Amino acid sequence: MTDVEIECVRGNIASQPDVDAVVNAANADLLPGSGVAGAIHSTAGPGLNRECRGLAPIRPGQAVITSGHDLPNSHVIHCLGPVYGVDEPSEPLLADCYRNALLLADQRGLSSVAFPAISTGVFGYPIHEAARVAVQTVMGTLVRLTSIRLVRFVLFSEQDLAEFQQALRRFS
Ligand code: AR6
Repeated sequence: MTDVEIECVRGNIASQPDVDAVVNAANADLLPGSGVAGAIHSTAGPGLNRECRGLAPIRPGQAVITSGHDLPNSHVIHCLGPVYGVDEPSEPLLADCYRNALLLADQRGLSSVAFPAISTGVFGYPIHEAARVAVQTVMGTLVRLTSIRLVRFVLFSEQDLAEFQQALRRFS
């Protein structure tokens, strides 16, 4: 895990031109939807939806990879996070998303991945807990990887950014 940078920024996951892959907080059917999935599909264009048809449905914790289509990234990694209070146990399912996404990226030889705060919007996962799970899982997975050099968390609000920055300080 030498020389892997982990950073947190405030921004839009669909506007991260300097990373190889962006992660989609998907629904089981890999349809456009709202939030992260809406932003990614509307920027990627209809080709992404067509490619997703052959990969759906996916299970909570699972990750699948497609090309980036009209996004500035070569790939999109689609993860289905747990619906908080419904898909149980939620913590290992959320951790699976981050772990499986990084393993897929590493298998493809990618060097940089940007994540949104999976499950913390429509799916209702509390941001403080989600930030801890995300940071701990990424740090624990990086030791098994060879090609990843940058992991970026892209947060939509100042408050969410502060939670991730705090988790990163606590666990690094
Ligand atoms: N860039 C970065 N973060 C964003 C963006 C964006 N463009 N838009 C929202 N967020 P969500 P989930 C934040 O709901 O909870 C969809 O309809 C948002 O503030 O996108 O995993 C899918 O189709 C929140 O903190 O994902 C699924 O049905 C976080 O990203 C369902 O929602 C995740 O919010 C998935 O729900």
